[in-house]
Amino acid sequence: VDRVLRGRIDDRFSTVHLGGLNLDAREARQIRRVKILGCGTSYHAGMIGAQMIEELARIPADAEPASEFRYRNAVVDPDTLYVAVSQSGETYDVLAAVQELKRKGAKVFGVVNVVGSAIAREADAGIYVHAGPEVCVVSTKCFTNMTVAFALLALHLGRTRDLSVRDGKRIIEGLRKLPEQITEILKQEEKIKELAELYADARSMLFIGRVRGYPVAREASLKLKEVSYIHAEAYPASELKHGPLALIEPALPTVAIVPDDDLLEKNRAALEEIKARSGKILAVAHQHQDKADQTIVVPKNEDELDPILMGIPLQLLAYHTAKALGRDIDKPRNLAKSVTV
Ligand code: F1P
Repeated sequence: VDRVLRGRIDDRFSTVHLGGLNLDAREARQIRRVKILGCGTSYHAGMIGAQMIEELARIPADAEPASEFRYRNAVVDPDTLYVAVSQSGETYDVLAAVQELKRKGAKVFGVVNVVGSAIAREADAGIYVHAGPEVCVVSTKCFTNMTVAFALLALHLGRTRDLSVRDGKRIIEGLRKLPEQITEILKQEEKIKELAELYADARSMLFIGRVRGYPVAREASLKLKEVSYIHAEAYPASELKHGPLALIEPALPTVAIVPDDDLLEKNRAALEEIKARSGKILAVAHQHQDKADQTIVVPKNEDELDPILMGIPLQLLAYHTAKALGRDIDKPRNLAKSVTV
């Protein structure tokens, strides 16, 4: 995270630098939409990025799995900024989506980790996230850095739109706090290990989050699936009442993302619904949650930046669950470092 931030923001909100973005204020003002494409973890980072861009720059934005986009003969729009996200820079579905976009005349930006990779070469411009080599197959620290890069992109775009200088400064201050707050979270590893051992015999787990918490829930469930092989399903907390509540019982634990933001009461109501059906709850929250059986408390940042932090204890939860089950965490079955077909 330090590396993404270093040299890229300064105290005056007017200067947010993004390595290779090459997007001047006039071009940035012309953007009418942002479409983010990635696979797996990178898609989830893109979902968080899309929300940041909507919140901070007020530009309509969404994320879609590149693996879907490439097959659906999408309408390509000249006023849309297309952003391809990839840790390895080699994932074939993302590369194919980029090539398809370029065939149709679009300009594509990359948010990539590996310098000089195929997607970085194919993109017209972009941001390297400087996460260093991912030694394991699953993407972890890169997810954090991608979301930080998206926060910077959102600030950059916001600067040409509705974002006030005050809000800009607020976000920059929040970004500066991240390294220290991440260190705080990592200090809880022993407690998270115990929780992982407690839940390791679950056959299935439900992950819920609302709005900013939903991509976090998705990413946490993906991490658990990838390395522990426990079935995990992520659901928007608001959709629980539209069907999945039927599944709640003591044998299906729920991991709930409960940030201290304007949706806190709504999220607490969801915990009550689960408790009323005797479901077990592990909350990731900014303060202890009465309705939960356990809470992992994470430091509060600015609302828009909370998703960057809330997934980290759940990466650790997945790691220790996999360890408790004796899985090969660095080389999980059926997963390649870069998916090339
Ligand atoms: C995308 C991805 C990863 C996942 C695994 C397989 O990779 O789905 O998110 O953890 O490594 O590939 P990338 O395009 O970000 O390199």
